[in-house]
Order: sequence, then structure tokens, then C-alpha cells
Amino acid sequence: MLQNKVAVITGASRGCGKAIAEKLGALGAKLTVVGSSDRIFKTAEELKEKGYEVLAVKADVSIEEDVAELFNQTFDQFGQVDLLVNNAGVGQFKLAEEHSLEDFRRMFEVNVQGVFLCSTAVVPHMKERKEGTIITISSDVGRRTIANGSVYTATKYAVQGFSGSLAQELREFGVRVGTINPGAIDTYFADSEPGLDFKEDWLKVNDIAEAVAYMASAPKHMVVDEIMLHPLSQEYPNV
Ligand code: NJP
Repeated sequence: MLQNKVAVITGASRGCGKAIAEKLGALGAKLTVVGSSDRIFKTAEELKEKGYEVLAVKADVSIEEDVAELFNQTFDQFGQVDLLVNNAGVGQFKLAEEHSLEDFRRMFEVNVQGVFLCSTAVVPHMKERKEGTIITISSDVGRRTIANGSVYTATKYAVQGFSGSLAQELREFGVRVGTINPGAIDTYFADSEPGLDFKEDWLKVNDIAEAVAYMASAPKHMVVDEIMLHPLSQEYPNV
């Protein structure tokens, strides 16, 4: 379904990003997988063993030079980008006054600046080709507030604002922009581990990968603007 398409997935070394890369690879996409640690190379090897065409780039999405380099390498290897999945994200959960300025900066750098840098790096290319899809893994807390998540919530509201404006700017060029807004997912997020007992009912990484696949493989005349999904056990998101 995504044969001959090139997908760039940030934060792909583990968690949702790795599952998204596996799913898009299974659908036939060529993959650039991006992570900020050496883990990305091990993940890339696992993806190659499944028979997928993979470029691994160690890059911090919050650093302009790293982002430029990751797209340079992608264009050198694959010649185009059809799909960008802005998935890399970090979160800390505590009272507002317990956050340091450094906590605040880091969440905004990765979650917001990273989405800005990666998206704007690829927009001119997609506009010129008059096609392309940009999907950002945001959060349900990009649509509603929670206690103990003020800064993280603020980053995801920012991401919603950025993506919404971008979607409007790119519609006339045939470029689709959407967000996925999940509730709790069983990953490594916020210094956690997957598979812990209390996360048994949480969303699984494949649930997010399926949502990305649906958005990415929608027919050309259609844009999926937003998908919100939650564990059934989580409170109803009154947004
Ligand atoms: O998190 P995790 P998730 N540059 O920690 C990478 C959102 N979300 O899969 O760099 C590039 O398992 C990191 O790799 P490494 C969330 O906000 C989650 O749950 O090698 N990559 C790893 O591969 C985020 O946007 C929940 O350490 C960077 C990956 O990112 C998305 O879902 C709920 C990086 C993170 O894997 C995926 O998060 C929700 C950087 N600067 C939204 N920093 C949830 N889990 O409950 C980190 O509403 N990475």
C-alpha cells in the first residue's frame, strides 16, 4: 500500500516510533528511522532483518543541524520524502512549581521545536511535489488539561496549534497534515518501562501504528485531520 513511498519516523528507536516503523515497513515504505541515542542502530538492524529498506540516523530533533543532516541523508539515499511522522517526544509529570526551567526547555525543545524543525525541513519539498503527509503524534492533552502535566500539556497544545495552521497552509498544495492524540500508551515514556502490571489495559504501541497507517494510506482525495484514541479504562476525555 505504501510501495515506493519514503517515510521518516522520528523517535523510532523504541516505543511507538519503532512500532510505526515496523508497520510502515510492512506496508512497503522505505524508512528513515531517527533517534537521539545509539539504540537507533540496533532498531534499524532489526527492521532490516524483516526485509525493509532502512536508513538509520542518529539525530536530536531539537537541533537544527541534526535535522538538516537527517534530511540530507534521506534525500541522498531515497531521493524523496512522502511521509514524515513526528513521533519523538519527552514528558515529565509533576506539579507546575516543581518543574525547573531546564525541564520546561527540554520538553519544548523536543516536543515543539523538534516538530517545527522536522516539518519545515520537508515542507518545501512536499509543496513542490504537490503531495506528502505530515503526521504528528501529539496527545489527548493537546486538547484537554491535566494536573501534574502543565508543561507537557502546554507543549502538546503548541503542537496542535502548529499542526492546525500548517494543515491550512498546505491544503492547496495537496499536502496532508494530521495529528494523533492518544491517551496512555504502554511504552518507555516518562522514564517508564513497558509491560508493568498497572499498564495492562493501556494502549499498545501497535494501536498507534495502526492509526498512523490509516492516516498515511488514506486515498489521495482524503485527509484524516485528527485521531483521538484512549484505553477504554481511561476516563472519558471531555474535549
Ligand atoms: O515514548 P518512548 P513513546 N530526538 O519514551 C526518542 C506521545 N505520547 O513511544 O532518542 C530524537 O517509549 C527515543 O529514543 P532515544 C509522546 O509525547 C505518549 O510513548 O534513542 N529522538 C524513543 O525512541 C511522544 O510524542 C504517551 O532515547 C528522541 C522515542 O523518542 C510519542 O507519543 C501518551 C529524542 C520515545 O519513546 C511517542 O512516545 C500520549 C530527541 N530529542 C502521547 N528524544 C504515552 N506513552 O503514554 C527522545 O498522550 N527520542
